[in-house]
Amino acid sequence: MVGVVVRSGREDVDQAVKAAHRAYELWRLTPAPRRGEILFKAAEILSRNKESLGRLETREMGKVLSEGLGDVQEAIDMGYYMAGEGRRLSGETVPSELPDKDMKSLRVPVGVFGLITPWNFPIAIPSWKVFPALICGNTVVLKPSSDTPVCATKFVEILVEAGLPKGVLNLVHGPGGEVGEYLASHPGVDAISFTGSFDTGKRLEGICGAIHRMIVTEMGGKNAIIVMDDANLDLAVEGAIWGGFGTTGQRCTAASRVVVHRKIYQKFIEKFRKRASRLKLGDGLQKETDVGPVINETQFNKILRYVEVGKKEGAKLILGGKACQKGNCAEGYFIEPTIFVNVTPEMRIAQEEIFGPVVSVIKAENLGDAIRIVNRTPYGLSSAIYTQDVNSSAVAERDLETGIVYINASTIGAEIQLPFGGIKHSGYGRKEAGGRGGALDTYSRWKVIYRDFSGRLQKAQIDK
Ligand code: UN1
Repeated sequence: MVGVVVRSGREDVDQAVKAAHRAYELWRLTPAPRRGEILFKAAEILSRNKESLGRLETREMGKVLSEGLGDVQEAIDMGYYMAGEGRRLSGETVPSELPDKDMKSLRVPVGVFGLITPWNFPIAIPSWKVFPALICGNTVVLKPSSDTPVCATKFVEILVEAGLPKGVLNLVHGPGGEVGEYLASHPGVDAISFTGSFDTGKRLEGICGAIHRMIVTEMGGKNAIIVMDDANLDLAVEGAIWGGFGTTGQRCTAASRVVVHRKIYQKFIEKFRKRASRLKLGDGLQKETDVGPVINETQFNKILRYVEVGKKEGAKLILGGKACQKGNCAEGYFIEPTIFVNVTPEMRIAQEEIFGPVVSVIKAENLGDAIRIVNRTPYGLSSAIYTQDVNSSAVAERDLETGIVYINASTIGAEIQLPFGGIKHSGYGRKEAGGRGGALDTYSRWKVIYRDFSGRLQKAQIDK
């Protein structure tokens, strides 16, 4: 057993929101550098506990230990980064058109933020939201996925240990349909930030839209890697393996499609299949394991249903496609790395997010054709191109309709110091993580101040 948490009810959400309100005045007026010191301490505690938190992630969520440690590292980085923002949080001062008048923009908190987070990055994603929300002066009610409540609880405990005042960060547990939706519609909440599936995000957008509540959503992806005929093929295969089967394909950035130039299509498929067939499934705590289980029975069944859909649609299954029964695997929700070839762009397996270890390989005539195929899905989160040609990479960079584009690297592994997020069904609203236009723009509002110290009525150009 990994741990036990309470199952929160509506009264718990009420209390959490109330506590967040009570703490808001104190926290809003705490100088941002001081808020940053607490975040810095939290990053230090996370760092000290990295090993045990990484192991906890593997035990609770299933990802292999190296990835669990990476997940914690992302939270550590985010903590230090946002702690530093406490000494910046900069706005602008610009000259007024009138004498004896000045003007500036300030970042101010939004209020009480409801944060709803998924299970696939059980510490990193809460950290992407909690740290920037807190540094900007918001108070928070966090509702983590009910599949990974223990990781989130540890994360919150660390922030409390770092010195966060009571009520600033509140935690509720429970299923999204009950607790998450109640939180999103709660009258005491000012804004919602959500990461998860498109269906849930869309439902929450509907709830928030109807009551004029700001919501930021990060949802699914149907990300693709383009492999051009001049690509370094071994590198492209490694990228497709890492993007397709890393985290057992359970990333919103996962490379679930590989679009390959016809000239190297066969060669790529052979190498990709051979490499994927060597991946070792099993317990993520064991060093030799490459791929862990999928999160739960519902996902397990959904992924296997998609395999059937792919077969019926006429795609050719060349690897996997079934539950792994070998050794200890029979005891868990393990699915073999699965590759479909001869996939056409409109097939459901090439359009819908599967969120498992299933990759569709699609043939393209040329660069233009490949880009059109990549763009022709409802999603727009991440994409990649493998090519040695600087011109092809420039065209891909310009024309791929995704929030993130990788050149000669896989679709996963975004760093926290630039904005993270997608377009179309991948996200509606502003961005996460760092950089200009990233998390600070999500978790703060601009307030603009004009000050006239002339002592007389002055009118701006437009009013004269
Ligand atoms: C997600 O899967 O929801 O870029 C986020 C990446 C990670 C984040 C993924 N840093 O793959």
